[in-house]
Amino acid sequence: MKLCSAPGTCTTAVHITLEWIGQPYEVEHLDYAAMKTPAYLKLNPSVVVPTLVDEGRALSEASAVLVYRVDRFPNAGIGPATGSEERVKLNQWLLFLSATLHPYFWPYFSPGRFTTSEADHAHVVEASQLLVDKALTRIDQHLDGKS
Ligand SMILES: N[C@@H](CCC(=O)N[C@@H](CS)C(=O)NCC(=O)O)C(=O)O
Repeated sequence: MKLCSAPGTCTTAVHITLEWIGQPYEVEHLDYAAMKTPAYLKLNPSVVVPTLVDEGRALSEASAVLVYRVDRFPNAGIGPATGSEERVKLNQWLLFLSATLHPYFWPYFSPGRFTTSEADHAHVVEASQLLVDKALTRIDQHLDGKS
C-alpha cells in the first residue's frame, strides 16, 4: 500500500488509519508541483492528495478511502460494519468533515482562489473563519456531554 500525501493536509486522517491497521505501507510526500506530473495525474486527475494505491487501484477522496479501509480490514476495529446504525453515522460525519468543514478552510488558506481582487483577500479569509466556526460549533454540539 502506498499513500500519496502532503504534510499538514487532510491526508493525515488516512495516514492515522494506516498506523492503526498495522499493515506495511509507504508514504510518498508530494508538493503542489509533484501533484501536476503526468505520473500522479494518472493516479488522481483531481490534482489533490490523498491518493491511496492498494491492490492495483488508486483511490481518492479522503472519506471514500477511509471507508474502503474499514471494509478492507474488518478485523482491525477501525470502524463499524456496513448495515449497522453506527456505520450510517460514520458516513454522515465523514461526509460532514470532507464535504462541509474541509472546503470551508480553502478560502482561509488560498483566498486568491476565491476572488480575483487581491484587495478582497482579507474579507475572504474572514468569511472562511465564520464558516469554519459554524462547522466546528456543529461538531461541539454533537460532542457535548459525550466522553
Ligand atoms: N475532496 C478531496 C479534497 C482533497 C484536497 O483538497 N486536498 C488538498 C490538501 S488538504 C490538496 O491536495 N490541495 C492541493 C491544491 O489545492 O492544489 C478529498 O476529500 O480528498
